Amino acid sequence: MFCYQCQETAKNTGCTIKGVCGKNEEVAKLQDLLVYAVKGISEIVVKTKTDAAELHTINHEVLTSLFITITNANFDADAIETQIVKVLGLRDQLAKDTEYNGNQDAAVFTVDSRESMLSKASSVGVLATENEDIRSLRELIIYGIKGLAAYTEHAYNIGKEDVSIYSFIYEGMAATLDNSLTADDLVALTLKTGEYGVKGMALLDEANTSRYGNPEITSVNIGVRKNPAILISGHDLTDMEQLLEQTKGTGVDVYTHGEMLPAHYYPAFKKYDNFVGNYGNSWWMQVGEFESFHGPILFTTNCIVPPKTPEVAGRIFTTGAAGFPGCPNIPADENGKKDFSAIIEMAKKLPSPDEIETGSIVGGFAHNQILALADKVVDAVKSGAIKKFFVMAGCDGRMKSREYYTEFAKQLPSDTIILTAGCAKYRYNKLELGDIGGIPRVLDAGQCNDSYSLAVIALKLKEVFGLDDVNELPIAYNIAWYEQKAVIVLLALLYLGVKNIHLGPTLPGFLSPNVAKVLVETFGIAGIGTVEDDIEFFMNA
Ligand code: FS2
Ligand code: SF4
Repeated sequence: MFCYQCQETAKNTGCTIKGVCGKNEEVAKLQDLLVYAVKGISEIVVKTKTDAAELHTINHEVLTSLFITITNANFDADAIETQIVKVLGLRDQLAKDTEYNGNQDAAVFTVDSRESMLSKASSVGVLATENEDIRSLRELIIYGIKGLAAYTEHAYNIGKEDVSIYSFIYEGMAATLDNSLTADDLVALTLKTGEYGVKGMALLDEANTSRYGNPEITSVNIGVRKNPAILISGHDLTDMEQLLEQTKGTGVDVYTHGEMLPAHYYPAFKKYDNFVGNYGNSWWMQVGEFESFHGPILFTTNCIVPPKTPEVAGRIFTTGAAGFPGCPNIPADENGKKDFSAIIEMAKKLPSPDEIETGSIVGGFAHNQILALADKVVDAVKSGAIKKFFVMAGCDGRMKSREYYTEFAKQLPSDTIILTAGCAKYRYNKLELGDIGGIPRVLDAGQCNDSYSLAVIALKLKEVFGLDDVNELPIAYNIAWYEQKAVIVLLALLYLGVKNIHLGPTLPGFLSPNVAKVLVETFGIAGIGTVEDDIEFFMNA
């Protein structure tokens, strides 16, 4: 196996024996083959100039397939094999319907067993591209598209689609098979991926807010009650909605974990008396937190950490693209409806959660809420009460080096504000950082996809202050990344013209030295240094 798509990749060069994430060789190879099958479909769509608007089922299966291959989303070899078979069936039907007569291997290869899949996968993975710069750019595009696919899938679940995003996914994936494209062509395509990243995040923002209302300032309880309970993790708000509807009046409470915390900020979910609070921290802390929670856990997306004990594994359920061997995956019917009764019944028989902390955290500062406070914010900037904003969005992770972000937040001068989104926030959202004239010093917009809100806020401030360039704003970007959704967020920011983003705790292992050089020279991207040096640099920039 070879995988270097996430920040925790072994030695920052690649996982080759087993994933640091827990992914084994078989799963890694099946994921490679699934990506290759998606490239095959994309090739057919592009070569036959098929309109993506006509490909309803295929569009959706392509999103799901790419989502399955995101870090920590799906560890279930059987589920991935089933998806490969499904996608190859769709690919072959598409080739027939469109009279595709090309011979690109991804569009025509066949496999008839797990063994043949694994053998085929060995020759189509990341290392199949020999030139390291071309490989680096192809993978950068693919990882961005994986993140885009995840966000587009959530929007799809709410009934919002944009055919141009599907068309771009086919264009981008097909381009990674095209040996005639130069490094410059692929750099241009990387920026185009960022352009579609903005579209995808805007679509999801529109989907979430049109269905559930605009996030608003909310104090979220982090303590527990004495009722049996279900913990829901991941990013999908339609799953959140269905779980709350189905648990209503059953005596079973619902808590969020990790990236589901921002569900509390949406007006539509506030009416449920059994929606109690957030339990624990970011994804990698689940190992201990799931033990003390006692009740069943529903994963709606990544990030799954392979459970350490059969007792915890026996309480895990997945849905959508998420999967773990031996843990039931709750399917959707043709209308997207899911039956969570097995989870609810299990919860009723289990003890209530142990309390691991008490108090509350405040969030809900997505674009609409911030714009409602715009006058106050602008006055504070004009008066000098706020010197600088720090966008510290992105992901959290296990590495000790991420303590940097807690220290960075602690040591920032008291006239600065942190704008956050994604699970990166757990490194500082429980610190007592105070407020500036009533504006909290940590403003949480929501999930990683809500980094879109931070971009909207920046563009609005640019307009209010009458600036020509978003880089003239007193905003610094110190972003933490882990998996491929952070890649699309980064590409989206680059597309919007944001410069001098610092990215940590390590620069991606999949960037070859030459590609890294382009990003440094063109966009001023840099890694992180010491907390003291970085704060000094940003405050004087
Ligand atoms: Fe955090 Fe994991 Fe949000 Fe990522 S919970 S690293 O999936 O997408 O961010
Ligand atoms: Fe390694 Fe990350 Fe790939 Fe897992 S997803 S195998 S940790 S690079």
